[in-house]
Amino acid sequence: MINEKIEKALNAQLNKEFFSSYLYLSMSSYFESKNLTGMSAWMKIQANEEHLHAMKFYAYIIQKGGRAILGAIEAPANNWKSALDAFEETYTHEKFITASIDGLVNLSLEVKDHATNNFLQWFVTEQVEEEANVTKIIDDLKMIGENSYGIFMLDRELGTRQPAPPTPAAA
Ligand code: OFO
Repeated sequence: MINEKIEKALNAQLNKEFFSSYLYLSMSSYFESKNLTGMSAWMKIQANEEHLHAMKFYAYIIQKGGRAILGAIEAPANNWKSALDAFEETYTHEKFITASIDGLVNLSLEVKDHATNNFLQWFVTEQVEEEANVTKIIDDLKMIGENSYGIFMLDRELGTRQPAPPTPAAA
């Protein structure tokens, strides 16, 4: 049986992960409209990964005997001032997600739910990687500034991103 508070909090996280996917797909569409096809592809992979994150929560809630509740997904922004602006929003959003995962970990400790604590550790690690990846891109974009050749090269590089191999928990 799943703890009621945990079930509610996991469902809230499920919604946030779907929103993340929606936000990054919106950024993918924005980059496509700017002819930055590499950044668009990078964001599409990110959106797919967020969908997998949501499905991990969905599967876990059910596995624990709870009920996965699908609420309304907030509409994301659809326009940004620049590539840097979009990636800075990505970083801000990922920090928000990290804080949210940390809150869930704290709750799992508070109610002594060790299985959920263990489940969440994958996300703790994942957030470190996601924040680091986006920080690197922001640093590159700041260094490049308005240099169109630099943007062109970074766009090419980001277009080489490959989807992460599936993990068992995402099945
Ligand atoms: Fe962007 O990460 Fe999900 O959790």
